[in-house]
Amino acid sequence: MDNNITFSIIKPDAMGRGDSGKILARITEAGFRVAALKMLSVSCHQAEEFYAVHRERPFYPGLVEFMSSGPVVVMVLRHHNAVEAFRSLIGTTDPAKAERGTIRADFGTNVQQNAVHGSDSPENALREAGFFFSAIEIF
Ligand code: 3AN
Repeated sequence: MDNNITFSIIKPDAMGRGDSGKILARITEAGFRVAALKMLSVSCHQAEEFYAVHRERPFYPGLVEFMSSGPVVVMVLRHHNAVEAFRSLIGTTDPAKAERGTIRADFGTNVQQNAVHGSDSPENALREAGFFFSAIEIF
């Protein structure tokens, strides 16, 4: 299993505030290399499929609506132990509880609108990267 890639989304809340450039700078300054990147609108159907693992959770309908509410930036990032390193950089799910200096603490709004997504395992990183990018788009 490739432990050196992770997948991230700059979510509609951060995009709407014009914070994507600042967030990308934080990511690259932390030593991540951008292997793939694009801006797009996620359809309702794509958001449902992407977050299917949360289908039974009460927050699922709101999450799907939020993720399809505006453009996002999706990217594949390279780093040693990428999944773990990136989750440390972004902080815990709830920005109010996220460690000081993390991306979610600095750019997130609430537990749903938390500025960025980061894969939670190397397996999911590969699945999520493949959801948005073909092999020839990942460098
Ligand atoms: P993380 O993104 O930190 O791995 P997950 O996988 O538990 O968190 O949740 C996926 C996404 O679902 C979160 N990024 C957030 O946008 C949303 N979410 C998680 N928990 C809640 C909640 N209690 N209420 C609303 N939205 C939530």
